[in-house]
Amino acid sequence: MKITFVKPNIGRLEHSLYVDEGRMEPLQLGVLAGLTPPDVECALVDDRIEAIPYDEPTDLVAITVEIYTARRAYEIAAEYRARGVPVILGGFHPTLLPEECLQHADAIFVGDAESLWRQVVEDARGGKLRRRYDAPPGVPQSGGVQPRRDLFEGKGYLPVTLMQFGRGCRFSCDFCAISVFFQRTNFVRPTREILAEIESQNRRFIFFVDDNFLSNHAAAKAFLRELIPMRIRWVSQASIDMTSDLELMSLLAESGCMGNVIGFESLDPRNLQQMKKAPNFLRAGHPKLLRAGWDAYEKPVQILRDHHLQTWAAFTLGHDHDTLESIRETSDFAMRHRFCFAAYNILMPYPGTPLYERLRAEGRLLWDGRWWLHPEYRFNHAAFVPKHMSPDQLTQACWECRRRWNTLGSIFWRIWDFKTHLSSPLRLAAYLQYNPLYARESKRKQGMLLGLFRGKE
Ligand code: B12
Ligand code: SF4
Repeated sequence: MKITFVKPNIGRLEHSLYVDEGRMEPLQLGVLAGLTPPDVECALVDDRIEAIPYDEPTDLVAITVEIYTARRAYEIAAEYRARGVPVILGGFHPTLLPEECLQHADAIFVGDAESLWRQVVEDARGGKLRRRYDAPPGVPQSGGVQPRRDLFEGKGYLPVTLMQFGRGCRFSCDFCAISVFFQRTNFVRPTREILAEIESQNRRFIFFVDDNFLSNHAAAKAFLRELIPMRIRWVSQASIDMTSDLELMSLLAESGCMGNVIGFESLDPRNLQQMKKAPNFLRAGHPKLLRAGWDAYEKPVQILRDHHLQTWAAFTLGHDHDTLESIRETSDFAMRHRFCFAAYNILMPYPGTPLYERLRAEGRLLWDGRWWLHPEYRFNHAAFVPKHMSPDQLTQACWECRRRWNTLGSIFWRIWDFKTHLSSPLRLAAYLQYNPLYARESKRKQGMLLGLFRGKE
């Protein structure tokens, strides 16, 4: 038996195929292949770089689907199904929108694969694939499953190993798909399994792809103590409340953490309250102080810098208290703090989230409420009507933040931080290597149509 695992691309550029220069290993497909019985042949196809070999014989096609890749995933599924090959879709999108996905596949998989994937393989082997498999979220790679990293070789991925410490998050921000998928729970792997996985591969630079690496401070501290002797360098994603625990901050630094993606989201406490961004509350200050120009993030950012962490600051733009002026101030804030990277994302209504339901109830959703399927929806464009500007103004303001951030002048200005980017040759190298790369990618992806098919819709 042979299974072909597919990672779809988001879409394509108008006049040429889109190749993702900053592509990373598709860890979920490595994990799925790792869960697959050894007598089954596994092949990995990455639509971000290679043509899909539709006519190559295979017995089952397993596609991982996120909201941005849903259109493309359905196209790929249709091609295989037209050739009589059964297709199963799994991942975030099928979990959050199972009914939609069922229309495009022979089977869908809801939830984490660990507990039920082997059953899927046996059902497919016996020609008895069920229409739907429902599995609970849980501890990743339970039982010490190792991802099949051999399948990543030769695909030109960035030289960083993706790994999981845990999954999910205990917070419940209203726009976040994670909070819905994992039902506000955080699952952490046993330390010995992670250390064994680190040892089983050659790289010393790891990206822990956790949604919030520091959702559980006690578990993180216990793990970091064991991680120190491994002498690796690593990055992850975590919430800003970490800065209230200085012991944790020291452990991060000692264990080789170079920085985290941190969701600042907004500078306005009214927005933070509305979106229920609890880890940011204490640090955000009172609206009156903010209006008086007080930078409530000043101290937390200082603590991050004191520990030499290179922050990737993430903002969501278009909240109900945002104005064009406040978006410009957000851009000034990020420049002032000389962050390593910044992600200015338009607030996106992901189906299944409280934000999506609220905007729908208020009649503010655009693109028939299903932007991810709309043939004219473009990447990084507004998908709802904001309160204090038009959707086009929001799209433009967000793009202006990105454009400003990625100029050579900005990269040169931000480098001058002796506590972070200039504190070691490795940090400087990371800054210099990844800033131009993300600047190029950001420009290429902006306004891209989703999916490839542009014939009759
Ligand atoms: C690492 C990561 C990235 C990396 C890229 C990783 C890569 N390989 O390319 C970076 C930082 C570049 C990135 C970029 C983006 N990402 Co991202 N990313 C993640 C993150 C944090 C982890 C993914 C991962 O590897 N997890 C580990 C694996 C093992 O877990 P998994 O993917 O969930 O798979 C498990 C199950 O879902 C299931 N499963 C998954 N696929 C399949 C398939 C089958 C057939 C089956 C049976 C089961 C199954 O089984 C797996 C094992 O249990 C996820 C959040 C998350 N928890 O998954 C967001 C996430 C997937 N990203 C998201 C988004 C929005 C983006 C961006 C669009 C952001 C932006 N605005 O630019 C971009 C572009 C994505 C793209 N497709 O190009 C969203 C998707 C939302 C949604 N509703 O679909 C997520 C869920 C984050 C979020 N906060 O909402 N991302
Ligand atoms: S802290 Fe981050 S991962 Fe956790 S619910 Fe909020 S946005 Fe999602």
